[in-house]
Parts: sequence; C-alpha cells; structure tokens
Amino acid sequence: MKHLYKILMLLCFVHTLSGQSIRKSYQEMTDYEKAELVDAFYELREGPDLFNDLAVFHSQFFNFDNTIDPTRRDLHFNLPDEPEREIFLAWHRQQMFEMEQAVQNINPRISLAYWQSPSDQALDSPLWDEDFMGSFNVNWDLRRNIGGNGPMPTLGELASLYNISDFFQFSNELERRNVHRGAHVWTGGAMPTPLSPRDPIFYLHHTFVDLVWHIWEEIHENSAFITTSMLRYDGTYAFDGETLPLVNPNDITDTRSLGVFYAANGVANLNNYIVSNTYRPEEYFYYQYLIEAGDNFIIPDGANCRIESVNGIKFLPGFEAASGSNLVATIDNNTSLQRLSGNKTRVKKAYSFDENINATIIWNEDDKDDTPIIIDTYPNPFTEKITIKLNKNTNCTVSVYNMMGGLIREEAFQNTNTIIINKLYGLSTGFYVINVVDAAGNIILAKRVIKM
Ligand SMILES: [Cu+2]
Repeated sequence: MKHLYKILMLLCFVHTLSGQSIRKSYQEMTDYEKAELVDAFYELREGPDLFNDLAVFHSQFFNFDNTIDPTRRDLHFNLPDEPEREIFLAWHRQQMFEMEQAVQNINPRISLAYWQSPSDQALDSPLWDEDFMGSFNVNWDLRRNIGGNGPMPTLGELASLYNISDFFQFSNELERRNVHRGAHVWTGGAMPTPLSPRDPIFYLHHTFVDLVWHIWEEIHENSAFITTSMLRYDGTYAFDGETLPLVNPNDITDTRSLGVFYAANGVANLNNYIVSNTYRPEEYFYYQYLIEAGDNFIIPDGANCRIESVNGIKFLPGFEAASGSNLVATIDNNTSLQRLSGNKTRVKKAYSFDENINATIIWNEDDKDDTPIIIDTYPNPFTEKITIKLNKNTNCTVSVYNMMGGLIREEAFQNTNTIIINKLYGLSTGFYVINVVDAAGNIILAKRVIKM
C-alpha cells in the first residue's frame, strides 16, 4: 500500500528532474551555478512571473493596521505585541523553499545561496557583478541605491542574536534590527519596501536570515509558533495552476523537514535525515566542496538520491543506503559544465511600479512615530467644504483661522482618517489657515487655503 502510494506520488510529478538542497554562501558557488541561477531567475519572470506574485502577495499582507480589521493576518512585525500572529521566520523559510523549488524545476543542481551581509559590505563585492546580482538592476528597473542608507549589521550584532534564548525575543530582535533590516535598507530600490521580493537579492538575503535561524535553532532547540497556519501556504492559494501546500509553521522549524542543509567553509554535513522523495522523485545534493554524509542520513528501500561533488564525498558512520534504494554518488571533475540552456537571452522586463513601493516600514519599536500623515487636502480653493485625508485613523482637532489670526471654527474628530469641515459657505472670500493637531498635541497640518 505504501509502495503504491509512492508510485502514485512519482507519477504526480511531471517534472522528472529533481533536487533537494545544499545551500551555501554565493561565494562557494561555481561559475556554472551562478550563471544557471541567474538564468533561472530570468526565466521565472517570463510567463506567470513568480517574482512579482511573491512580491505582490508580500506587500498585500505585509503589516496591517490591526485596528481596522483585527482578524486579518500579516507577515511582519507582530512581536512583541501579538505573538499569536507571529510567522515571520517560518513564512520566509517557506517562501525561500517555494522559490528554490521553482529554480530546481529549471535546473535541479542549483540551490539558493546566501549573502552574509555582516561581513560582505563592499560596494565592489562580487555579489554585485554584472553577471551575478548586478545583472537585474537595470534589466528589471529595480532602482537600487547600494550603500546609500545604513547601517549594515556587524559581526558582533549577529553574534549577540545567538545569545538570546527566548524564541520570540530572538525572532523580534532579528526581524527589527540590522541583521534583517540592514541589507534591505542598504540595497535601496524595491528592497526597503513591501515589494522587496521583486529584487533577486531578497532571496540571497532571506536565505541568510534563514541560516541565522537555523544556527540559532541548532543551539537553543526551542523554536515554536503559537499559530498553526500561514497565509499563502494554507492549502487554498494557487500559483500557475498549482495549489500550494498547507504548511504548519511548527513543522518547518528544522530545515531538514524541507530537505535543506546549510554548508559553510568547504564542508556540507548531511545528517539526521531520511530521503523520502516528498517533494522530488530524486533528491539531488550538489556541493562543489566536501560532502560528508552520515550520522543517520538514511536512504530507505525504494528511495532515490543523488549526491554530487567536485572535491569529494565521504560516507561516515551512520550513513545508510538500503539495498533497494537508488543512490548515485558522483565526483564531477568537469568544472566547465555545459550550460543547461546554452547562452540564454536575458530578457529585460521592468516592473510596473505602484504606490506600495513607497510605503514606510517601521523597523524598530523605538523608531515608531505615531504622528499621522496628511495624504491629501481638497479642494483648494474651496467654496463650502474642505476634505482632509489621513494615512490612518486618528483623534484630532481641526481649527480654521482667518488671516488676522482669529479663530473661525474648531472641531474635534474621533478615530477617523477622513476629516470633512462643512458649512464654510458663510465665510467671505480670501485666505484662511487650517491647523490639524493630533491627540499628542503635534501639529500635523498647517495650510493656507483660499475661499472662493
Ligand atoms: Cu518579508
């Protein structure tokens, strides 16, 4: 029965090439891998455009003002006030996995890679080479402003995260401060906005954020979410005709649950994992340096696994491949691999920008400025009423003065983002001044208007 189920699973996957993932710093990618990853990113923007879909979703559910609808959920900045809504780390882990699966559908040898931003901040870093991440800035109209805003994280800030033992405190500090914030703000363009997933560097940055969580979890082993569901990965969202799986954030606190391993400094350790072909009919682990597989790395009867390296593969105690399993382990000495697609044309495709690109992100609670912002006042000149639009619901007082400083009208408004001052038709023509003062006494608008 179990066997039959597995065969059915295999038949369900039409894409027969497959991969699981050894992720590493982009600095450990071969030239072949870099070129194939860049090509795959370009290809994903043709047709259904996964980049834009992930970005638009991310911006729509970024972070709501929960006073408008307390039942709506979102992806960011729920801690420390609303731990029951918190999904930041798990959601972005699943988002990286979704992107990586899409890349591996194009080339199963390629995995996402990370940008270690605390130690890789040079403006001429190979990260930004024209044939790597630099390729997209002009072609996709990303409007980056690299190095224009800071600060980037320090290695000390990174290390101090690992000293936090409470999961929610760790998650909150990681999300709001420089280890996550830095690369977003420093890169500029789409990156400091809710549409940040439009920029491919987002995936290298969030793979690093994911690695930081992975390392923290290896130390503390107590990641736990209160909610058991996530937006997009709730079993109802479809992209390109395929419904995305239902994922409980508590089921992916270990990267191995997704078949993901992090390599560093020339060594990839594959351990404590059972090849199950859940996502892929053949699990493909590629790393150009040393791969060590052991310590309960198990390939059961009927499972398919491929391990490939340039330098070497070591099988350590605890490695098990059942006699009925299908294991291919190869040393690839051909460092100039044939490019999958030959010399692909990298098609220019600008995003159409919209207002979300300019949304303000409040990164730190300390930075929070509760002062509302005036979005519009109209008409000017006015005849009998003036309308003032605010960016959020506010308690405020509106005063209308004549040019001699005499108070003509004063009205208080409660919990509204649209202020309408009516019945101004009795005023004589000429100049007036409108002041809007918020509940804290800050003047948020002082504007001269004309009565016609
Ligand atoms: Cu995000």
